[in-house]
Amino acid sequence: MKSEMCLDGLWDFEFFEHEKWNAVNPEAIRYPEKIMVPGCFDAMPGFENKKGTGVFRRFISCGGNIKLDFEATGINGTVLWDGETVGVLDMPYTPFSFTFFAGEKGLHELIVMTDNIITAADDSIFSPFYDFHPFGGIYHSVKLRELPERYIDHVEVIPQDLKTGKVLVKAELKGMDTESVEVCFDTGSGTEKFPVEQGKCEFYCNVPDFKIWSPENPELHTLTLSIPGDSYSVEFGLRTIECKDGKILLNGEPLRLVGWNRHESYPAFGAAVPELLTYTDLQMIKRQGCNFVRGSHYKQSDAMLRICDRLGLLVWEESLGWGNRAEQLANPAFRDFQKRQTLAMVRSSINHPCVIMWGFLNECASDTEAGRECIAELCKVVKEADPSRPVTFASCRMEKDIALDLVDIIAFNTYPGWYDYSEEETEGLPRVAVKLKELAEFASREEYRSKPFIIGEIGAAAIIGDHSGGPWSEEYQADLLEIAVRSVFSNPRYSGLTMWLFANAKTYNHTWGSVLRPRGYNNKGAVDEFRRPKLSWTRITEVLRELRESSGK
Ligand code: ADA
Repeated sequence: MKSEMCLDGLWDFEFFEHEKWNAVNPEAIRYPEKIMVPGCFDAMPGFENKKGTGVFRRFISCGGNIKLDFEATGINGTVLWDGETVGVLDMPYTPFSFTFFAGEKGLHELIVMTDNIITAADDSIFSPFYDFHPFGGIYHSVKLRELPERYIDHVEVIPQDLKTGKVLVKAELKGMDTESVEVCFDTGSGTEKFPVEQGKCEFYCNVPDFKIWSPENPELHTLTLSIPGDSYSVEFGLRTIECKDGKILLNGEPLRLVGWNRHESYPAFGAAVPELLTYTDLQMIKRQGCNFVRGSHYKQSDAMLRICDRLGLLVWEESLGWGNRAEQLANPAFRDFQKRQTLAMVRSSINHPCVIMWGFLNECASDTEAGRECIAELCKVVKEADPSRPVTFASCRMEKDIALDLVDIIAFNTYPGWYDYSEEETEGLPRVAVKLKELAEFASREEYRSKPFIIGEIGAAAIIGDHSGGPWSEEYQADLLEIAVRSVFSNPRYSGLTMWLFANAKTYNHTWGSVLRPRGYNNKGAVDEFRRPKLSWTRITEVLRELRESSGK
């Protein structure tokens, strides 16, 4: 097996304000600065909130055929190797791999250009109205692998049966016709061999001494496939997930989900949140008594999923989208982007047992024909790539939605007591329980009854330190979230909820909508952007403890 290098560390850097990546003249680049990779330039001192292109450069000693892996970058960009374009980074939060001949063994120049300039065009990947910041830069690790002549490129393990430990293994290999792969689980030795045909290998087998993965006992296994000169290991967990009679069943048992929406965002790092911060966030959520996280609103970092695999936190992973309008949903380029990035998410995260549902297109125009068509196309893409997990999208169209029949789980985002205020009413909180009851009644209609039903978002903003008791105070937020949790838990129609939001997250500060986003932040975090708890954090911790004790679990 040839070596894999991690290219994280200090790179040369230059920022070109107001220029998109394809407007930067490579001859003009002087690299007066340094930047840390992973790193977002618009979170870096001196460059905060600036719009333009960041040019990153480093030299690498290698040669032959190589594969460059970008786990996530943003927003748009390109990759140059010794001055030649080797790839386009046209989808943020999406993994890209570029395979090419790097030249003879020696020192080579790698340049990555990414910009954070976005437009409101119909085919725009990231529109200015999205309620989170379009960070520019390299969000996660960059890796380089010198490729042997024959190598294993991708492996998937899909659990089949918890009684026998049966799994389906799918592998993709490069540079070989008909040969075989050797299979080995955990620390055992490879004894079984399976044939490869036209670069693909697919087989069922039983995991020896298997253990079942669950939130209480998050047991992981490792599968290693080997061919002469190469080997490839993946981690997986043995568990099943299915929807039946209006419930979500994990390992055959109905789930009661409770947790938070979480953005990968931190003031000093932007979207390039370090693994340690990801861990402490998730550990807080787990220790609070939650079992569920919605990775809003884009593919999550592999580190996030690895941590959830180990902590036993369940994840709703969704691809990038936010409030997309009918014109966008009808646009072929936009649809193509949605399909490509959603497929990339599924392929990349498929082995993580923590992921229990796939999602996309948060709060799109699912009350229109264009919305229905786009959702149908995405369901097809996801189900073809992974028939083993349920599919959902967070709807804010409620009764007007015309796409709910297409998905396995119905999820509604709702903001009673927050966005539904009227001049006549002075009290917002009483509306919360009423709304949640109404929605459960709607979801109990004949046509929806068989599908599990969850709340994808509910919440209110609070400015830390505001104890006035009214909207925007810590007390109001805590009261509202407490009512939401109690209402969902006491109503058997609900399979659970993800509250909005774990931590305050940076968002736009350039439109009229910003009057609801003081300081350029979405302030609905139960902890602020530095993870300082607001009253709702302790309140929900107590409520969950009480509910756990009263249910005897
Ligand atoms: C929507 C959206 C979230 C956030 C939230 C809010 O439901 O899905 O991303 O913007 O509203 O804070 O208003």
